[in-house]
Amino acid sequence: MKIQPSLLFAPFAALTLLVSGCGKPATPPAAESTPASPAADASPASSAGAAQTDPEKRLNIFCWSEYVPQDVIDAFSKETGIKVYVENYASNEEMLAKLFAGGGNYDLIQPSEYVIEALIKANALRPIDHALLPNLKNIDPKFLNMPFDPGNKFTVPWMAGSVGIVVNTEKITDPINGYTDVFQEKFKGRIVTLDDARELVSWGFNVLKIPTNDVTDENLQKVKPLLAGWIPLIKVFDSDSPKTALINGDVDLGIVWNGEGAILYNTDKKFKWVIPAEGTHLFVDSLAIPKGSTHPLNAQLFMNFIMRPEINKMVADAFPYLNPNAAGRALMSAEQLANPASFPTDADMARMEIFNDIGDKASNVDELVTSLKVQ
Ligand code: N2P
Repeated sequence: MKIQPSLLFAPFAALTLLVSGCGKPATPPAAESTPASPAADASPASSAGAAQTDPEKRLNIFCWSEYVPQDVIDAFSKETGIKVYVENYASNEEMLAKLFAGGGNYDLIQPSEYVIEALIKANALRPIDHALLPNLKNIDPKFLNMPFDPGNKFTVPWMAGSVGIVVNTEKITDPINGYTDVFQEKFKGRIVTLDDARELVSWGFNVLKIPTNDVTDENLQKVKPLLAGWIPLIKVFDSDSPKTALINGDVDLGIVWNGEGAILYNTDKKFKWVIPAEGTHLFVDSLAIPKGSTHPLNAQLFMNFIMRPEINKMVADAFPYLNPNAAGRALMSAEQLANPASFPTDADMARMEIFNDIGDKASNVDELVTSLKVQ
């Protein structure tokens, strides 16, 4: 991992930097919304008495790339007068490293389940106030009160999803059912995968029938030869937009996030989505407020905003992941709901597992994959 594990367990130094303002100023805006007109106080949210904002009308969001639509950010700014600054990351580990480096002054982050578990253990998240989050009622109860954040004391679900295989069926006619069908010598140079060490190791564990979360030195040694055979076959590592290599025809097979698979399926039905027979990761990505946030009310206003059905639908339209918002899902078309990459069957879901925090073994996972990539 890019973060040193010790940082994860000693967040106070980094957070002190954030709070005291000794860190660097927030990075220049990657995306700035249109500031609202002076009439913003008359917005529906504030006139309903629900909008409590911080004195400074600013919100710094640190989120996955290709996950938060610009039109959602613009709508929030227009309604509230809060200027939103967005910075992106391509992995949980990149987010953690920057969060603890202390330079970002982030108000909202978007961690996955195992990282939420780690951040809560490290006392690095600020509790949320459910009185400010009435739209939590829109979330499907299946995605609330999950083991990594009992009672949703710190997080609200953004999108869930899985990792799966995309096959360009115009180029590949062999049956592809699982990871071992993808990683064949004959497909060398025709594969894109996520650039994510924990994911790669979990695929190897799935093939060897090692439980996903049983990350020990011994099991990492067991998976090493398998990954050493797989990694040289991969042409492109891309966690931001793995669909691009498939659309461009640079590769014919991919192991990607399900939202990427859903976009490919919408683009052209030749892109078939396959849930790996050996099993896969069910992720639950959520919004959380780091302890060092200086705009926690604005952050909770944004959390509540994105759980409105019509705003959630804007997210699902742009990034068709597994939508945990039941009220938003009710607005989606039959075609959207039938996208096999977005919405797995119950049988497929039963073969998926969420990741647990693996503590300092995270750095061993990263070291293993990094060492195999450079060989
Ligand atoms: C969005 C990435 C999905 C995050 N581009 C997977 N946890």
